[in-house]
Amino acid sequence: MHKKGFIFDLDGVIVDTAKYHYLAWKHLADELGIPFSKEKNEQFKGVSRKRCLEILLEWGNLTVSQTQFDAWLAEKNEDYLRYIETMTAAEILPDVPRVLNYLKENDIPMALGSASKNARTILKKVGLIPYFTSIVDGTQVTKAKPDPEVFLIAARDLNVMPINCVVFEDALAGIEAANRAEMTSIGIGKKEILTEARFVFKDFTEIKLDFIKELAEL
Ligand code: B16
Ligand code: MG
Repeated sequence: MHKKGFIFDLDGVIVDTAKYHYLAWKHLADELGIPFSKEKNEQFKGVSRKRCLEILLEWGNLTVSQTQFDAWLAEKNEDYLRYIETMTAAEILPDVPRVLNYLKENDIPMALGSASKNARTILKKVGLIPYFTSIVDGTQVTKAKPDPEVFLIAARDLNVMPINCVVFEDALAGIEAANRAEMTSIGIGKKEILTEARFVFKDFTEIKLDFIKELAEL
């Protein structure tokens, strides 16, 4: 039997920080006079902060100096950090602890694989740091999802072969990254969107422990 490893994306899988990203981007977009909506925010999911700002400026047909770009990037993040400041364990998405606890009780190593540079801060706020053997975030990757880099670093840290890793992701780019790494991809969200995922669940309340047991080969 091969050792298994489980890798979790953060935003949209463990916590719903997308709503805070939305508020912070909306604030900046309003300031710049660029129309921004919840639908547009969907395109920012799983995408790095820098790339999100590039896209926003493209929508607004704005070309700016590097200094201005960096200032807006910092402004958005400061705004976002104010929202996550008050996060608690109550914001962990339903039934996520049930799955994490089951894996922990069975000594299955877990890693975080997130594009966010604030991942560690958020995990601390919601009290989930002790669950993860490895936390791979936006500060460690050079190539964004759909590149598999983030998940391959996580697999290496867990000392588990990529083919024996299971990835939970809410973004299409993340599912593609997991598939490119030859990992078992599990989509959290809509089947119509996450068409490339090996399995899709609306959220963790739909995931039975028997299914996790099978994946983990327990
Ligand atoms: P930050 P994930 C991603 O997190 C978010 O989905 C995405 O909307 C955000 O732009 C990105 O992190 C960067 O976040 O500004 O905190 O570095 O889904 O990969 O956990
Ligand atoms: Mg995500």
